[in-house]
Amino acid sequence: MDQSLREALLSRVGPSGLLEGPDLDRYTTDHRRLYRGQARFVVRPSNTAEVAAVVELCATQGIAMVPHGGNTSYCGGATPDESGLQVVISLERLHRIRAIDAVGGTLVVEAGCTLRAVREAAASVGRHFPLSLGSEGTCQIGGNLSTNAGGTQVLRHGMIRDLVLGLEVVLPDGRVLNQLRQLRKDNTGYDLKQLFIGAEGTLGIITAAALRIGTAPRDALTALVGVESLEATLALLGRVREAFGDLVETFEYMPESAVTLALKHFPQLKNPFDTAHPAIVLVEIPLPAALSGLHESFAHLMAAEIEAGRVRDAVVAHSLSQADSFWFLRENIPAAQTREGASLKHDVSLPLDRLAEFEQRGLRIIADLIPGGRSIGYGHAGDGNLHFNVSPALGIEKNSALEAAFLGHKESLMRALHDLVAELGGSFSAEHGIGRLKVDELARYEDPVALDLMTRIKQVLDPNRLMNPGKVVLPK
Ligand code: 2HG
Ligand code: ZN
Repeated sequence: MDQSLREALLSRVGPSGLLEGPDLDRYTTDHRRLYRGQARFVVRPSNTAEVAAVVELCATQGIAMVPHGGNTSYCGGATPDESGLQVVISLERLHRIRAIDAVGGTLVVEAGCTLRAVREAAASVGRHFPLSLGSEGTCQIGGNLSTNAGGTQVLRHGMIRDLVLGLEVVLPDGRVLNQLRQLRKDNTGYDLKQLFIGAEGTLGIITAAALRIGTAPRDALTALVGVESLEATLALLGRVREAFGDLVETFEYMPESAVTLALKHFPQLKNPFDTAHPAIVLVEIPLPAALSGLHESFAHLMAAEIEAGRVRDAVVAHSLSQADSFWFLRENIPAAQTREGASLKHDVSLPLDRLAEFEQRGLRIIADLIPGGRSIGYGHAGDGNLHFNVSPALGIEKNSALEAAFLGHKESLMRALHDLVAELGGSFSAEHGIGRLKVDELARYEDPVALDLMTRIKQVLDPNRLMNPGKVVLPK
């Protein structure tokens, strides 16, 4: 049976489009190593027609499919299950830039382009694609779209959903939905493309997208600001936005615990401050060429804040390489936490006026449930999203019994924190999606009417449940 499927797949994608054998780990194990699945085949189509042909074949034969991008999901969204029956469809060979219109500000790209390639394509015509993720060299735009990626510039530009003009999608039956319009205005019925953004490949496979690209910044202010607390961080956000309005693009919160971890695991990093601060905020305000005086205004604001005792200290980057080193500190916190050992992650968002309360109550929950557990709760404070992660007590070794005991608190900690998030009107998955990891959480916390609609939409588009089954919503 595998032999005839193999031949049928080969006839659709050719020999370089089919992978089999034991070395398929990077397609079958997720980035966090939470799941080790197995694939019947890994197929690598090279264009939309080949994707459609493979999907149609699988659909007619009742074979489950798992769309796969750069394998950077935090929730196992692109990993096949353990049955060995699913076919992984990798988009990595769809990596063409199909069109760029610098004047109209649009870019048409295929799903397998890395985020970096997309940003470089925009830059090649003096434009800018404002999605910034630490994984930009690996993650692919199809996966970014399928998970509605967020990142560090959401404050000014929104999630990727806000940057999309059109999509091309292969539906679960193999038909191609062509909504690849490059229009700013298009009120022709339901906005179908939105269904596929954030659906994590459960409703179809995104093969190409028309994206909005903006003006490339000519200058940017990048600064680190030492503050007393998350509360002080949010108060500062208010004043920085009062002064600079919607130009503020990045406002990242790094408590001392996260900074310490990054400095420990990346010794090339230098602490830019002479003393430790309870928290450091990374602020970035890019400017179009026409404006000037940004650095002076920011320096004035900081002087006044320090004088008033609301900010402890601030350093402004005076060169691109210094700005890069500020970013390096922020972007390596996740890697530092991985190097430190096991971790329990919570990707939460709250209304801004409840964020500090969440942090305070969340820290108490961690202290009560995990003696010695180290909270590494940092993130995109400007848009209300914290990565409220926890590392084990200092001294607990990797793969030890104590580490296993720490991981054993996963469910109870998650329940307490997610209940708190729900109480405060937040989301238990701000930007990392649902994947396989949070299917039960969605079923537990989502409004039943919304859940019912999601299940029905899934039923209409994928009645045989072959498209990324087991992810996001389960059948009733
Ligand atoms: C980030 O903001 C990523 O750096 C990763 O979303 C967060 O590791 C994490 O929890
Ligand atoms: Zn993040």
